[in-house]
Order: sequence, then structure tokens, then C-alpha cells
Amino acid sequence: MTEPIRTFKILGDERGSLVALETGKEIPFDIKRVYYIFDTQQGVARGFHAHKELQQILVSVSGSCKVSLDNGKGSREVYELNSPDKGLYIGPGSWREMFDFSPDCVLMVIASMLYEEDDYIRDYSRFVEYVNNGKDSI
Ligand code: T46
Repeated sequence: MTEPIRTFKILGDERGSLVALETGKEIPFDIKRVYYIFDTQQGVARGFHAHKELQQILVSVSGSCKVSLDNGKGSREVYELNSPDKGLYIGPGSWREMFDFSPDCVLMVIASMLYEEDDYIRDYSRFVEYVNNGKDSI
């Protein structure tokens, strides 16, 4: 498995820091959409779904949060995003939950597709069925 945490180059000088993310370089897909999650209330968890085709890179550009990724085959890993030079790659077929948001967290998400509700799997048992028994099973 490729390492889901990516470290981006910081282009810094005496004025401060800058990170640039380009399709085909830091981002391994054509960028179709960017959205960001902020002002998440204390104790709130988000996500609780998987995607059939969507690829994304999540970057906490301010503050921190945690993301758990479950492959539906018994493996679950938790990643902390706490720096603007770190990105978490999430490919298709990965159940994600985001939690432990700091009050100042701004979670930027770079996505390979436009928003499409049909690409979501929002039921965990259907997700497990999907990753283990294939597309036609749900
Ligand atoms: C994901 C995680 C990391 C739109 O209208 N357009 C959009 O591009 C998005 C992402 C959402 N929405 C609407 C749909 C809902 O009415 O915004 C509302 C909140 O979306 P959702 O409940 O899906 O948010 P999260 O934080 O649970 O999940 C989001 C993404 O939807 C999802 O693809 O991987 O962030």
C-alpha cells in the first residue's frame, strides 16, 4: 500500500511560508473540486461514509484533526493532520471518519471529481459488502 500521508515542500523565505499543490506533482489526480471544513463544533465527528471512485487529499491548513480510515477488510488506521505541509491521500473504497477537530481547524480537501451523491456509500454494512464482494453486490 502506498503511504497515505504525504509531506509537501515548504517554500519559505524571510516573509513566511508557502505550499504549492499541483496536479501531477503533489496531487496524483486531476483536481476537479476544492472544499474546506471549519468551525466544527467540539466533540463532533464527520464523514461516516466511503466513496466508490473519488480520490481526495486532505490537508489541515490550520489547527488539527484526526481521520480514521477503514478498508472494510479488518484494517483501520488513525492519522493526525496537524500541519499545512502534510496531506492524507484517500482513495476509493475507504470508510472515513474525521474527529478531534481543534476549534481553529480548517480542513481543506482536494478532490478528483465534482460533487456526486451517487458516489457515496453511507451505510457501513453495504460498504463492507461492496469492498469484499464487488460493485454489483450493493
Ligand atoms: C469526504 C469528507 C472528507 C456539497 O454540496 N458539495 C460538496 O462538495 C460537499 C463535500 C458537500 N456538499 C454538501 C452535502 C451536505 O449537505 O454539504 C453538506 C455537508 O456534506 P457532508 O455531510 O458530506 O460532509 P462530511 O464532512 O461528512 O464529508 C465531507 C465530504 O462530503 C466527503 O466526500 O470525504 O468530507
